[in-house]
Amino acid sequence: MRLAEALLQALRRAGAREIFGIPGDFALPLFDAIERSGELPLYTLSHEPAVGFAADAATRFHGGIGVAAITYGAGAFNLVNPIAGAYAERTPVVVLSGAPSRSERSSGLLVHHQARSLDSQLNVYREITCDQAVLDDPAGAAGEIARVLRTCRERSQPVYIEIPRDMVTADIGPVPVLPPSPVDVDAVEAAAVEILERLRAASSPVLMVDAEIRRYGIEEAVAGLAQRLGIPVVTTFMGRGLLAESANPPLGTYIGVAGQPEITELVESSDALLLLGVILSDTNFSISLRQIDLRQTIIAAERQVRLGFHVYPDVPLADLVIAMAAKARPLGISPDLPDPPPPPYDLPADDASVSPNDIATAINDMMRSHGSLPMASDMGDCLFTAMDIDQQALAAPGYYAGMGFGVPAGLGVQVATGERPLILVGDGAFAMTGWELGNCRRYGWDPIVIVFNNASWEMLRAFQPDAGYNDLDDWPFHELAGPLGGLGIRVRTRRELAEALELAVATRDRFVLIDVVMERGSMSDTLSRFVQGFGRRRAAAESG
Ligand SMILES: Cc1ncc(C[n+]2csc(CCOP(=O)(O)OP(=O)(O)O)c2C)c(N)n1
Ligand SMILES: [Mg+2]
Repeated sequence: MRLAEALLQALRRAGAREIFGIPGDFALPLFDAIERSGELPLYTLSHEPAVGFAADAATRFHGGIGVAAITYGAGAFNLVNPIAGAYAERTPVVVLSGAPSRSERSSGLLVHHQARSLDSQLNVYREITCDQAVLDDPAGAAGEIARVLRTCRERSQPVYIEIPRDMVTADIGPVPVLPPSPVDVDAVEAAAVEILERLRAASSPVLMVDAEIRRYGIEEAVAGLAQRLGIPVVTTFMGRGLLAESANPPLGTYIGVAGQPEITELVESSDALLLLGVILSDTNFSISLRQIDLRQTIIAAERQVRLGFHVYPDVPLADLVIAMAAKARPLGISPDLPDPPPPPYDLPADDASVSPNDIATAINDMMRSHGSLPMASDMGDCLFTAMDIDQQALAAPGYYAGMGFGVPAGLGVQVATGERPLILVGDGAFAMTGWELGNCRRYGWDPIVIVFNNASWEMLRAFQPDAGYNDLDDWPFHELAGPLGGLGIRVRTRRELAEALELAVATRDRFVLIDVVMERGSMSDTLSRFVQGFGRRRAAAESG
């Protein structure tokens, strides 16, 4: 079989559902093979960062693996940032890069798109992917593809595959289906028993969940385990949206001082905090009201279980959850569960100017009337505002925090779910990747996009109030929508916002951009508390 076809078939078998990409001359043979084989649908976008964000977000929603196909050098270096984000936030995305042919490599000339050496690109990607393969040898290619795809799934992180352009049509053997990497079943059992004992001995155990439970497709299993144990569940900031559709959605989201005090108290006073698939990041934990001693918590993530100083290596999260479920009995606690305030509803339709909190309220009202939409959010106050939106499936860079994610991520969500997504994005982030909306018409995508237009890098202003460099110009984003194939509406008041959302819901054949003009300095309550919490932590750290 030809290498490209074998690779595409192996990708599909491993869980790929689509390819996002931008071609270049080194990748043309590969793109030809993608289009001709029809193995996986190909969606081309306008700038490689968007390719990576869309592939990442689609993967978060469909739970398989993502594929980002790009050309050598200029294309691949443009893709570095989203792949770094996917690495940090544990999304399994396969980077397929075209590359110079074997004869071009040995010609002695510098090759266009080359940075320092021909392997500079590979070396950069070694840092941000968990396995790499350069398919320059027909004899070894099938085995390399199989290994790299297995690592991608098992580690749930990006991998890198480089395909010299003359190798696309090389004959290679069938790509084997590798068995899962060996797991020490006894270690899994022992870890499950020890965790359950710790929980049983505790008086206020709490389960906190994060990205990995979705990446490994065990959300339902975790929900079932929590219910069997009778243990309260919360998500991290990064994990907002997990289990949103479960029969027993989480009590809320832990954001330390920035979150609901009831949830903060529940988590920080727990004497057995079990973190399943949790990323131990500063956005998740550094704004605790009371310092959580992570050595006293139970952490199962990154194929490891840690209880204090006791570590079980090589314990896949899914195996652990299955082993725990098999042994789980009710813990027999009847915790005094908090009753966090419900999300805000019923926006007054008046002429008051719009605040970020109003946007959350208006979205809650819209979804209550018309059904929920899967969401993607950028970094910025829009993500903090999303914490007040009644729990919905959400793709957002809650840890890596890279701007530019929102719009292309929303396009990925539409591809993965076939549903119309809701995209939340700041004006600064929209200026980075918002143009990608111009690709909606070609593919029949119709997201609803809410631009938080405060003419400002407001989140930065919140940390550095006197800085002039955070001022942005007032760009009429709504006027850009028409020429890009969408409908644009600018709103300034709460009445206009509610009406625009109704119109957006009723407009089904194109994207709708609602440009929400807000005052500089107007911030969501969650972001204000987050900034204050960070300030206090910094001051405490500096005073020793
Ligand atoms: C790619 C990238 N560049 C810079 C930053 C630093 N940064 C964090 S928030 C922010 C401002 C975001 O502005 P906007 O999208 O308008 O949202 P707002 O803060 O106004 O809600 C910046 C520049 C970042 N997170 N990512
Ligand atoms: Mg802004």
